[in-house]
Amino acid sequence: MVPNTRILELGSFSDEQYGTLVALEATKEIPFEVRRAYYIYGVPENETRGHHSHNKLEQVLICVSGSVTIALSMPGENEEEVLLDSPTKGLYIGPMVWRVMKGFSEGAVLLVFASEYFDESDYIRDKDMYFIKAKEYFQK
Ligand code: T46
Repeated sequence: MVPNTRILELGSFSDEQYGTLVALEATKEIPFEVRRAYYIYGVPENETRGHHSHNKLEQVLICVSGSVTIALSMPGENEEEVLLDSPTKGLYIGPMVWRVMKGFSEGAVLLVFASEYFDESDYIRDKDMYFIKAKEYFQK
């Protein structure tokens, strides 16, 4: 996996008759204190979102309905695509990882837990600036 990313296999309580429940607790299944949650839906299949990195933010992405592909990249690493196609599969993304969300299926809902309140100054939206900052960050 691209550094600062990993797949989280989320446990579930399944019942043939009543369906499935997934429970997530901060600092347990979600590996940080959760300060914010948001969700993305209604994205046309040919549209992409993201195209940025974060300086400090940690997040867990879960596609709770449908599927979406997350393309992850950073300097010196091959781009990696992670298909989120199950409500029991999470993707942890730490600081300094460039991400693009693409290939949203019809009805896809992407739920995200974040370690910090919204702060636009934590975003790196310019790819050239990202490469400069990421090289410094990973050399430490
Ligand atoms: C990320 C990927 C996975 C807020 O006001 N509060 C929020 O908590 C968020 C997440 C966004 N916004 C505003 C900022 C923009 O005006 O919502 C608008 C759309 O945000 P953005 O274009 O950054 O959305 P995405 O889908 O490109 O990226 C989002 C998150 O912003 C980002 O942190 O990692 O999902």
